[in-house]
Amino acid sequence: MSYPYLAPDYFQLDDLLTDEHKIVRSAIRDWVTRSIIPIIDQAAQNNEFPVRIIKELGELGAFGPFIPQEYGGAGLDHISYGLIMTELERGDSAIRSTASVQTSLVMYPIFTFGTEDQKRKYLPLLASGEMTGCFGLTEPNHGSDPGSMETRIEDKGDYFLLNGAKMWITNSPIADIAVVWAKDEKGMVRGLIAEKGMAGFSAPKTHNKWSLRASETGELVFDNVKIPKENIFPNIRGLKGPLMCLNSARYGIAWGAIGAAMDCYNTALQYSLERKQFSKPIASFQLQQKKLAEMLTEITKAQLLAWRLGTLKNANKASPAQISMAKRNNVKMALDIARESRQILGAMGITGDFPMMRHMMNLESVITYEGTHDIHLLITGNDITGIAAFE
Ligand code: TGC
Ligand code: FAD
Repeated sequence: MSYPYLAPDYFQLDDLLTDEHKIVRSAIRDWVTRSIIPIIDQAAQNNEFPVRIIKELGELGAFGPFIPQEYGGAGLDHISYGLIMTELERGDSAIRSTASVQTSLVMYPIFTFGTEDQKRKYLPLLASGEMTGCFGLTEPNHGSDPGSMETRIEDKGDYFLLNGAKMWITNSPIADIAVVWAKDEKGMVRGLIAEKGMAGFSAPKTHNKWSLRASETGELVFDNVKIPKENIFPNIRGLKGPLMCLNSARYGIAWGAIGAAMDCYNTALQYSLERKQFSKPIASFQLQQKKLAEMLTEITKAQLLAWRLGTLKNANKASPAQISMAKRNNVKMALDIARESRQILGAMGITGDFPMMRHMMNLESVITYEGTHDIHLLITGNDITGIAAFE
């Protein structure tokens, strides 16, 4: 069951939003209430990605909201992008993942590093949801350390020959294109666009996940795939290419995780006011109030962090380390709230009638992907000491 959604705004952050922000947020919130909340538990239980949402997200403008309109985007600011992510993740992290990957990991690199022809060819179709993309950085032997990747391209004159494998790739089984990162003969990381249907390119699905069950995850396998030269990004070399994409996606996750936390808090608050034990609503007991008060405090701090990060991003001043801190803090905050709020519901909290277990399981992926909790801590450590402790 789901309660009416009373999104917490304890420090009146709405006063800082423009009318445009509120219109964008309200459109996504209504769609999530109408199209996601009624189906998402069953989709997750069945381990099925609701494919229809891709077209619907395209129609809503949730793909590439900050990409200029001439390429099919909505030309909005980064606070709008953040608010969209919050609303989508209130529905499920899988829904936000789809929009994150399409926007930050596929459209962003094509827009930032691509040729004019690549932009015109792919961006409008990706924005409308007529085309789906995925992002291949992680490999079976290299997750936190993508700089050691083994996937290779070889210049063959008319084309590049691509060999290697990527793993844990969101949307790979259903994607039409993949933005892939591989090293050239000089060991330099390059980015390219691989298209489904190219000989030697396959994308098997990953099974048996307990997390993000309403999301498609798979591999990317390249066996002597001929990549036309026009599919290479000419304007970027080195690991900073994929890491710049991750900055954008991690920024979105810092906002998105707040949506999952708010859904859990909202459910726990309303349940605790209704549920009686010892002839009183459980909300009247101090121990339950402590949980609720601390949850709201943490949500409020995360909202303030995200909002300030958004203003820095709009001014092109958000540093990668600031983004790491916000992603790390807000995802952990959401995971803790999913666990605490689940306890407020007692046994009912473990059922699919309420969203906590689903959010909790999803957030175990969110705290791992886009850089693990530990890696983001080390990024902060590096930033404040000037010493990289990765190796
Ligand atoms: P390092 O030597 O530090 O840096 C290499 C070059 O990159 C530059 N750089 C960055 N540039 C832009 N943004 C950033 N955040 C950057 N971080 C570093 C750096 O300045 C350097 O540039 P240059 O010009 O000197 O070459 O690199 P390292 O090999 O020591 O690794 C550093 C580390 C560990 C922080 C990094 O590799 C890392 O972030 N690892 C985590 C990997 C990760 O996040 N993978 C995510 C895969 S995609 C995903 O999970 C999608 S989930 C999607 C969904 O469903 O929502
Ligand atoms: P590892 O790197 O093996 O890390 C294992 C543990 O060791 C972690 O706890 C880590 O914090 C710790 N560790 C590693 N290095 C250090 C260190 N130097 N110091 C201290 N501790 C360390 N990737 C993509 O490219 N595209 C996608 O679309 C994508 N989607 C994903 C979807 C899902 C559902 C999941 C679960 C993952 C996805 N990923 C994707 C992969 C994700 O980015 C990686 O799982 C993540 O970067 C961690 O890599 P790993 O799993 O190989 O863990």
